[in-house]
Amino acid sequence: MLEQTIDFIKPSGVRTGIERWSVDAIVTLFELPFSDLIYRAQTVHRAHFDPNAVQVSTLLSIKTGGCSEDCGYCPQSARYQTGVENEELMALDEVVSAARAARDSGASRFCMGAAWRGPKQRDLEPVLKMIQQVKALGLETCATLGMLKEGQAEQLKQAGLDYYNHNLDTAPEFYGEVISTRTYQDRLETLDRVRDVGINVCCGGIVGMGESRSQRAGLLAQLANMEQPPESVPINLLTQVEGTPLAGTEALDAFEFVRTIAAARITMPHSSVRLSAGRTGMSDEMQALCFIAGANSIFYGEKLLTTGNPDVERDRALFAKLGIKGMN
Ligand code: SAM
Ligand code: DTB
Ligand code: SF4
Repeated sequence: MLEQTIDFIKPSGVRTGIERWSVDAIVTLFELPFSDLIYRAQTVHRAHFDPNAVQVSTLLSIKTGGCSEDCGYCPQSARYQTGVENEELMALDEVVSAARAARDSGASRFCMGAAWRGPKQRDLEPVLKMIQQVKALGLETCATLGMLKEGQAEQLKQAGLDYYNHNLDTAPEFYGEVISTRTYQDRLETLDRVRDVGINVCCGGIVGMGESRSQRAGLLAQLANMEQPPESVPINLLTQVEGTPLAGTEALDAFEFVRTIAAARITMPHSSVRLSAGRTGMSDEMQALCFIAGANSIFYGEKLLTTGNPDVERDRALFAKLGIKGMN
C-alpha cells in the first residue's frame, strides 16, 4: 500500500492525479520498527539523490524582532520578553558582505529572513535590491518575509528570487494552539502566490511543540499532498527560547525526530529535506541518523536568525567523518 503511493509520483516530482497520502498511512510509517522505516527512507533517498551530498544554505536575519504576530515558538514576536532587540532593516552593503562571506565559506544558497507579518511595499523595495545583488554573487537566493500580497511574488521573481520560505509549521488542527494572528488558509494563499509565479517553494514546519504524532503526520500530509510538493522541506526541532509561550514544552524524543525526517523523505521523494533548527542540541550521531533517514540539506553558519547553530568547524568535521560533500 505504501509502495503504491510512492509509485504514483512521477520522476518529475509532479503528482499524477487524485492519489494522496492519508494521515493514517503516514502514521503507519511512523509506527514501523525503526530499522524498517530507515531502510525504506534510505531506499527512496538513494533512488532520487546522491546519498552523500548535502546542500548548505546560510541564513541572515535582515530585519530582527518587533514582529506583530504571536507565534508561540518565536523569540522575535513583540509580545514576548525574550531579550531579542528590535532592529531596523539591515543596510544593503552589510547584507551583501554577509552573503559574500557565506559563499566564501561554502554556502550555495543565501536565505534572508525578516520578522514581519508580511512586507509593506516600502519594505519590499530594498529587499528586491538585496536579492539582485546576492544573486549577482553567484548564490541562489531565498527569502522569508511573511505573507505576500497580490503582486509581491511577481516582484520577487523579477528580482531573481529562487526560493521563498513560508512554513505551514504544524497540522491544521494544531495551528490555532500556536498562532492566533493568522490562519492556515492565509499561509496556503501565500504559498499559492509563490508557486504561481514560478519561485521554488520552501515549506516545512516545527516539531516538538507539544503536537501529537498524528499531528506530525498531518503536517507531512499537507506538504506531500500539495499539487506540487515543496522543492525544499525544512524540518525544525523547536528551539525553546525563554519568554516564549512554548518554552518548557516537553522535549521531543530524538528517535521520533528522526522518524519525522524519514517520513518526510518517503512522502516527498523529490524534495530536499532540510535538517533545520535544533542541530546545536543534537549529537553528531543523531545528525548522522537524520542524514541516513534522508535529510540532505542544512543551515550552515553560527547563527540561524536569532538563535545558535553549530559552528562551521563542527559541521566541516562532521561532514568529513561521514564522507559527506556539500552540494550546489
Ligand atoms: N516572519 C516570517 C514568517 O513567519 O514566515 C519569516 C521568518 S520566521 C522566523 C521563519 C520560520 O522560522 C517560522 O515559520 C518557523 O518555522 C521558524 N522558527 C521560528 N522560531 C523558531 C524556533 N524557536 N524554533 C524552531 N523554528 C523556529
Ligand atoms: C526555517 O524553516 N527555519 C529557519 C528558516 N526557515 C528561516 C529559521 C529557524 C529560526 C530558529 C529561531 C531563530 O533563530 O530565531
Ligand atoms: Fe513574526 Fe515570523 Fe516570528 Fe511569527 S515566526 S513572530 S511571523 S517573525
